[in-house]
Amino acid sequence: MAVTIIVGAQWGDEGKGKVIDMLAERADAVVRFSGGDNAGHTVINPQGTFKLHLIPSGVFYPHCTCVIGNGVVVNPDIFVSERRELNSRDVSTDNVFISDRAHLVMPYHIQLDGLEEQARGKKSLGTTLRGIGPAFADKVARMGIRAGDLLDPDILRTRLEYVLEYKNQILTRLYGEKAIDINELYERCRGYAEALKSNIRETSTMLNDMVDEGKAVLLEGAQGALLDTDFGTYPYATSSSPLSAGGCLGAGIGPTRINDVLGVFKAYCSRVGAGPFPTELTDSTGDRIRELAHEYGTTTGRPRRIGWFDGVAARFSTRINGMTGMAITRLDILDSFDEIKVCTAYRLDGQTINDFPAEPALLNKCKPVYKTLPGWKKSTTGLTRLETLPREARAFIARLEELAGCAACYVCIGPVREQTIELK
Ligand code: 2SA
Ligand code: MG
Repeated sequence: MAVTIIVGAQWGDEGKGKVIDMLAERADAVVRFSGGDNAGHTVINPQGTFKLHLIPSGVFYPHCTCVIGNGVVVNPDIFVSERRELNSRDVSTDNVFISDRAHLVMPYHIQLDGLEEQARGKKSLGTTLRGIGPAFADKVARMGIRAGDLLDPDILRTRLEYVLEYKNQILTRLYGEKAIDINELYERCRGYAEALKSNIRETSTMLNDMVDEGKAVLLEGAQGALLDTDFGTYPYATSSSPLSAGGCLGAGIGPTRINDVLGVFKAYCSRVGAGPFPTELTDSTGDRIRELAHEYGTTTGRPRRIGWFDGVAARFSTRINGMTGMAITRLDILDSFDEIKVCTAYRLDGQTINDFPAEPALLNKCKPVYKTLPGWKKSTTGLTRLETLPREARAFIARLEELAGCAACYVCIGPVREQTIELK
C-alpha cells in the first residue's frame, strides 16, 4: 500500500469513510488533509456506527496513527466533542495528532459564514455553515490562527490582537454586529490550548519518517473533486482542495512519494448545496434513490440532490486526480431498478461534448446523453466475488470503468466492512 491517497471523485459523500475504514486495517497512519468539520465520514464497524467530522477514519485501529494535517481547518470545540464521544464509546484517541500548522476555525468564522450566506440571499452557496470558507480565506490572507499558536500564550495574544483589529471592523461596520472582546476570546483560546496541547505537534516530519521506514500511510480525502476550489463547479465549491494534489500539500508529503490514488465513486451521483448538476433527477427516481440510500447530509441533515452516474465528470475527475484505481460504492442501492442510466456525454448548444466545462452557466445548460443499461433485479448485498455478481451488474461496472478511464479495485455492496468485493 505504501502511500495511498483516497479521494472523493464526485461531489462528496461517495462513501470514503467506509473505504478508508476498510483499508486502515493495513495502514500505519491515516491522515486528513483538507476541509474541516464540514466533512461527514460514516464508519460502520463492530463497535457501532460513527459519524466523524474531523478525526481520521483510522481511529478505530489502535495500531494506526491518526493525523489531522496542516491542510485541515480545525474547530477545537468540534474536535473536543468528537474525541469525547469516541472515548465514551471505548475508542481510544491517544494516537490522534493535530498539525501545529493547521489553522483553527474560530467562533467569528462561523458567525461570518452565516452572515455571508445571508448576504448572498438567493445566490447563497448552501455551505455547511461551519465557518470553513472564512477560515480558509483568513489562512490565505495571512490572518489565521494556527494550532501551534495556542501553545505560547504571548504569541497567541499578539496574533489575536492583530486579527481582531481587522475582524471587528468587518463585524461592526459591514454587518452591524457586536465587536468581539479580546479578553473573552483569549480566555476561550487558553481553554482550547489546555484541551489540545497533548495532540498538537509537528506532523509532516513524523509522516515523512514513516514513509522513509516503508510504513503504509493513507491520506483521507474529504468532500469531492467537483467541489475543488480550482477544478470544481466554482463558485459552488468548497474552500480547500479535495484532490490528490491537495493531499501532498495538506499532509506535507511530496508527490514523488505517492504510490497510489484511489478515487471513490458512488454508482450514482449526489450533491448537497447549490450549483450545477447535469444528471440531477428531480423526479420520483431521484426520491427513490434518496430514500433507499438515506441520502441526507451527515453534518447538516440536508436532503442530498440525486442524479445518475456522470461519465463526463468521472473522466475529468480521474484525470485531475491522476487516479490509479477506483472504488465503486453503493452498487446495492441499484439492485431493484429495471433500468439504470449512465451519462456518456453532454449536449451543449447543439454539439456533443466530452469535456467538463469550467463555467457553471455552461454546465447548467449541458444536457446529459444517456445510455440505458438493464438492471440486475437481484440482491447483491451478500456476494463476495466479482464472478458471483449478476451479469448485468458486471456490465454496469465495466461501463463505469470505461467511462471513468480507470480500473475498479473495490465494489461496495453494503455499508459494513465485509460488504466489499476486492477486484485486483
Ligand atoms: P462549505 O461548508 O463552505 O465547505 O460548503 C461549500 C460547498 O461544499 C459542499 N460540502 C459538502 N458536500 C457534500 N458533503 C459534505 N459533507 C457533509 C456530509 C455535508 C452535510 O458528509 O453530508 O452534512 O450537509 C460537504 N461539505 C461541504 C457544501 O454543500 C457546499 O456546496
Ligand atoms: Mg459525507
